[in-house]
Amino acid sequence: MTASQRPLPKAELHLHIEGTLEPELAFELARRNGAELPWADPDELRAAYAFTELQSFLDLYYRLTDVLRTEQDFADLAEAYLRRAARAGVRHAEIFFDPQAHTSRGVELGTVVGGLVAALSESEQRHGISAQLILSFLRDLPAEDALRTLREAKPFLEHITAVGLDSAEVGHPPAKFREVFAEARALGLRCVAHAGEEGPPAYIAEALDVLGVERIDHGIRCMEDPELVARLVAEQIPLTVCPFSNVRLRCVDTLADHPLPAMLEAGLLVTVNSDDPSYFGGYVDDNFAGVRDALGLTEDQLRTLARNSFQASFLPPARKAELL
Ligand code: ES4
Ligand code: ZN
Repeated sequence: MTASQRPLPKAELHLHIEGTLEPELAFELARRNGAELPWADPDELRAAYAFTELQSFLDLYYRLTDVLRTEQDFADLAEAYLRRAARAGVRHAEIFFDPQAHTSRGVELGTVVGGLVAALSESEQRHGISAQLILSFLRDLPAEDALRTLREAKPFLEHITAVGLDSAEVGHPPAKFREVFAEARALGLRCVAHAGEEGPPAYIAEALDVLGVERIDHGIRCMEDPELVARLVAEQIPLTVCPFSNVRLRCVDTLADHPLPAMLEAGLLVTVNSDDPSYFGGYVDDNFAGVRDALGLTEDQLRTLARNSFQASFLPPARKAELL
């Protein structure tokens, strides 16, 4: 491999582990667990990835979690991601998981965390990737469910860095989770939230002001509100942008229309991530190549994006300095 082919070292900060389930692994786990899938084979499943917006994606994403049942399943899922991420140049990963998507099916939280931690704890040695977990609440379920999930997670807090907020955004404003995030912070957890993906710019400000988040996931709709952009720039609030996801879920028409260059131009602390790489057509290196080609980003801008990813991470300052 020549220097120019070597992927830039980077951190991935917006990655749902359930969204890394490739069709082939889904079928393997279904066979192993005797789970029924309504598709004949992996190709037929891949053909079903024709989303029109966030909800049609989420319906399939939650349907497929049914094949994940044992600790080994979660370990295999995470190991497959880490192996692929190493090839993408990922040196640090902050990984979302959705406990409620599993506990609601009768899979215990300890099974989910145990399996993920089994893979993550070997990751630095096997793949050169340090990895952390972000427990994410499903915002379209009642806040009481999120609070119960947080309390169930107390035995596992040594393995969890932060809490997040995902799933269907519109109609589920951040303020619905005020109490949950206050309790998470009191437990020593860092806080992030998806905001401004499909939802309005006001949700971004609300996530900052009401939930006290340190980072915004997606955040692309901030560009509709110049005062909000000025604030995000002044406070250097990181935005974890996912270009392929935005196109596949039709938040943006085409990659060539993506606001990423304008966001960089504005001085926002923006990063590039894959979100749900199995579903959206590529891993983080593919997203970097995609925006470079479609938007004509310069080598300098790509290096800024990679630097931003370490800067925006929850790594301790000494490790950040090593990677920057
Ligand atoms: C998600 Cl792209 C996206 N948005 C909101 N919630 C999610 N969960 C998994 N991927
Ligand atoms: Zn996401």
